[in-house]
Amino acid sequence: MLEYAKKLDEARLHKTTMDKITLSYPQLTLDEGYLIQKEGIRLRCARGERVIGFKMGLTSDAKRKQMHVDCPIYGFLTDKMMIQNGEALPLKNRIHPKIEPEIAFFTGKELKGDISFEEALSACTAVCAALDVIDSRYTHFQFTLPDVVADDCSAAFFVAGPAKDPSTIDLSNLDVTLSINGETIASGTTQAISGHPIHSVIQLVKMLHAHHLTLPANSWVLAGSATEAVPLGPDMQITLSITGLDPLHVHSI
Ligand code: OOG
Ligand code: MG
Repeated sequence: MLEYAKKLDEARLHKTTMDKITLSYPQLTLDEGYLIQKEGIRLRCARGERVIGFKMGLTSDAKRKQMHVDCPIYGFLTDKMMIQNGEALPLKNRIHPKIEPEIAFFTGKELKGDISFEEALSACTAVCAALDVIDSRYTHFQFTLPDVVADDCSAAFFVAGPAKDPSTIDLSNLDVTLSINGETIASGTTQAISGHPIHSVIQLVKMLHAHHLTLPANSWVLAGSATEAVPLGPDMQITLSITGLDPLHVHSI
């Protein structure tokens, strides 16, 4: 079963797609999906990548409907996946990339187990507008829940905007506007992310605990998309504006 991690790794490296695992191994469970995900991260860390955080996925109804899957999941983020605000987003080695407007948190202390809303919020030293760039390694971007977990929740890159102190902003209902070349292409509110984006941190810590893991201090956490994902191509000027937070800009090449 773990050999699927190698196949996914090769697809990620060589810009090829593969059949979803459940075509050849229909009994794949969610736990096995996470084992394959972990093995894939081990392969990447063996090549020098470093885990710097996690992404939550499928935390909004918009995304669950778009992808026909029904419950939140998590994946890993590594240093190699981070693109700085204002920089170029290189699509050369991507298969069928899409972007998602998100919120990111940065943690100041280790979190584990069941934590309260206040504990989660006060543990975060920064919050910002963020983009999740996803790029499924599966043909036609189609999968079941265990498949997408095995594929590190389609993660490719992420971008974090200018940071703010989370204690200074009410994050529960901020307007989210994603625009490409000056045109709005997706809009929603942060309420779409599990009612409040900090719930993604609480949920992530709980899910990590079930896998005998904790959320380390100084981790990035992507809260999940507030809207459907939008296809991405080269030469796009991308701006994400979230009321109360500073805007984020990148351009694809
Ligand atoms: C799975 C990843 C979903 C989100 O923010 O909901 C995700 C996918 O749609 O490929 O990143
Ligand atoms: Mg996402």
